[in-house]
Amino acid sequence: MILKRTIVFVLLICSCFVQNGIAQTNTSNTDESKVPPYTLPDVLKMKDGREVKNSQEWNNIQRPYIYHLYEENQFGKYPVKKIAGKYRLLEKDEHALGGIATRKQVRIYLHPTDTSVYTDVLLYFPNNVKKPVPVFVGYNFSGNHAIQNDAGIMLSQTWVPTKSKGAVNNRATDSSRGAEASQWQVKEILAHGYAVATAYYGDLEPDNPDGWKTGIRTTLKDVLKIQPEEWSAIGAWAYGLSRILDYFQKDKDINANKVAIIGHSRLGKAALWAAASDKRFALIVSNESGEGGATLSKRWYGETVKIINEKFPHWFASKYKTYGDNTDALPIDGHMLLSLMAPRPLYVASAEGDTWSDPKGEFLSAKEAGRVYALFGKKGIDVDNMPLLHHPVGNTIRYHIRAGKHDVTLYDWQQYLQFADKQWE
Ligand code: GTR
Repeated sequence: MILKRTIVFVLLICSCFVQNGIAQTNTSNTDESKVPPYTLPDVLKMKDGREVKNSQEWNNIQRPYIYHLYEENQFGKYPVKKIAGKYRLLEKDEHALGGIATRKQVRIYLHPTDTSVYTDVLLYFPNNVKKPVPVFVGYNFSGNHAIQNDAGIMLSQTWVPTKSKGAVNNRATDSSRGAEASQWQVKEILAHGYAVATAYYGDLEPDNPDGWKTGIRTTLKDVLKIQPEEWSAIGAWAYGLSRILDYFQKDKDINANKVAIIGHSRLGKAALWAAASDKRFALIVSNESGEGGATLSKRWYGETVKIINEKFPHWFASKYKTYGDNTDALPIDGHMLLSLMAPRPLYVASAEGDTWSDPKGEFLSAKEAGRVYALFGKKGIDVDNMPLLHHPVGNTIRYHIRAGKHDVTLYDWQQYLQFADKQWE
């Protein structure tokens, strides 16, 4: 009798796990009471089972190990080969935006000889501030002309997604100008004494499953000595951000020791991978980067690994797809990606209406990364529960959730700028 009961109990437990497994992978959950238990990999547990004791062990042993796990399982190889950058100032206006800013547009050549491989960077500098200045850099979704209604910005000539505002036959038009202006609070940024720099991520690789054929995974394959399938679209976008940073080091108006990297959503995932790969990014902002970014994949809430891989097969390394049906087997999770930012200032932000990114997962992940920051004597998030809306929490790792939908708003920028002011005062 006891044996029979035990068997029934075990079977019940098993069927429950299987149900959770199936549900987790194929469907998205937005009911907190249905989140099954999950176990995060211990970010401080080393391969040999010992716990990381100090920042030296982190820097020398554990960080390279975790970084490698990310290359292998999620983003693919990151190119190690260095190419000397070549730059061309395409345009400069010292009286931009009614005289408050200097606008520069710079072409960054990514290939040593083929001048058709480039990305164009748009920069605004505050005019009333002594140079060099810190800079906020991030990609835009549909071309530099989209971040500001400024007729002086060159219209992007490359492929843009069909849904981009004003796009005709996947090309931007004049009516695309300023389409993303609310996500780029240019005047606010300049008022804090910072420059802002942006480039179109599609210059590196068009965001579609065939994008790799015309993007840098193909055009740079012989130069970087990496085959297209060895890395990913997010890898290519991340790589491009570092080439922009190379340029900053040559521009005497920029303080290249104070480069803040920002990315929203898929571009937040790219920004995190860029900052994990390149420690020169001094401050990191993840704006609703969600699944495959700041949030926790093992927590069944919002987007899942399976869904993201099916919808965007080009974003990640091929091995990531093997975890769609088994997130338990993933040796990494969002808190480990965030840990790779340590000890640099990190801001993670969510929006209440953006359940797809799992705000609570982003909070828990940011909190957990604090264990690594502690090795450096830095304080992360010192509260246990999700804060109320519009109540940022934390120290060197900061977090907020605001009302509203998946977006970048004035409120978000105000928090990031204040955070940078405080870190860099
Ligand atoms: C969604 C995707 C998210 C996020 C978002 C975006 O469709 O599922 O992971 O990246 O796109 O980039 O806007």
